[in-house]
Amino acid sequence: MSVDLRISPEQVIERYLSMELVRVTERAAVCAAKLRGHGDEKAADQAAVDAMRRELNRLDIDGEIVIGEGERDEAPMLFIGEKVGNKQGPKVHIAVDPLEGTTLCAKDMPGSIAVMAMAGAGSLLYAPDVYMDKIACGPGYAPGVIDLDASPADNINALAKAKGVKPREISTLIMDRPRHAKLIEEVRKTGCSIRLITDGDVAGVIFCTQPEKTGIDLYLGIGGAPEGVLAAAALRCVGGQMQGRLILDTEEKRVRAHGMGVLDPNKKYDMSEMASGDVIVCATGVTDGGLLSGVKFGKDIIETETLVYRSITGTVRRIYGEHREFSKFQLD
Ligand code: VTB
Repeated sequence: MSVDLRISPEQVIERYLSMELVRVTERAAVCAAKLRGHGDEKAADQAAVDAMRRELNRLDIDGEIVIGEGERDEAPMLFIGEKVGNKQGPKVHIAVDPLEGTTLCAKDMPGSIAVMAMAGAGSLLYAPDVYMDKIACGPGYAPGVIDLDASPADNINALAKAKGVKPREISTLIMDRPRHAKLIEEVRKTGCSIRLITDGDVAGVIFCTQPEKTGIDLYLGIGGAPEGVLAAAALRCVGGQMQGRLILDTEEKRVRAHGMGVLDPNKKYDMSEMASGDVIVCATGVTDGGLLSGVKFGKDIIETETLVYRSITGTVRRIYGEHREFSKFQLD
């Protein structure tokens, strides 16, 4: 009996392209890292955007950016609706954050990454550049163990029960922002620990997928919506639970979101509504962090570390890169 080993057209997207995406985030990370610690967020972001666009345009894809750089950071664009790739391949939708944690990079603080997700057309939520209320935990729990609409205490108690530990043994991660004062106060009352981060909540959500390594069980709070979709895409690949709700607190935002297809402004999105189908997520470290090592510039080589997630198989690859031809790599 012969086995059909051919790869279906759908599989081509995530199988052949997963290595190609590594180059994209590697280049973005290296170009941003050259400006690490220079106090210039915009320059670092621009360098990452330019490198990412250049690499994306080399790919055999008919791609469209559905989540790009937005006006919140006044960032230079890889704008929503921008077409990328040489049009020689599959139609794909792409979410990018060429430099997630611009401030971390500018200040040379831990945790900035270059990150992107790619999926079949229509698979990623068109999230406007607004805030999103998010909750996430890792794999291994019964569906619905956490809920965005439950109180922090209820979520922590439910997670503790499911994990078989006391609530104070649960570790949470929250962005350190004045808007989270009440949330932090409520979480403190449960006795559990809080890791406060200044930026970088894509990695913050991903931390929940490996609590034994990262020490984080639960992500809570409000961060960027684009970052929410990128994190949901990564979680789709390795399991875990996540919900998000766009914060559309002005008429202008509601109209903008409506124009992007958000018909119910109060909708609670589940992870698989933010990223469905076959997804690849790729992230390269810019500065050293809990998820990835940052770019290292040696005398003759540049070293990078990249994670590639594939939803179809749940494979995660950690790719260490040594890049030679120094000047070519830098100028390319
Ligand atoms: C987060 C975080 C980003 O923006 O989503 C956050 O992941 C949310 O916005 O790294 P505020 O900074 O306004 O709170 C970043 O910190 C920067 O894009």
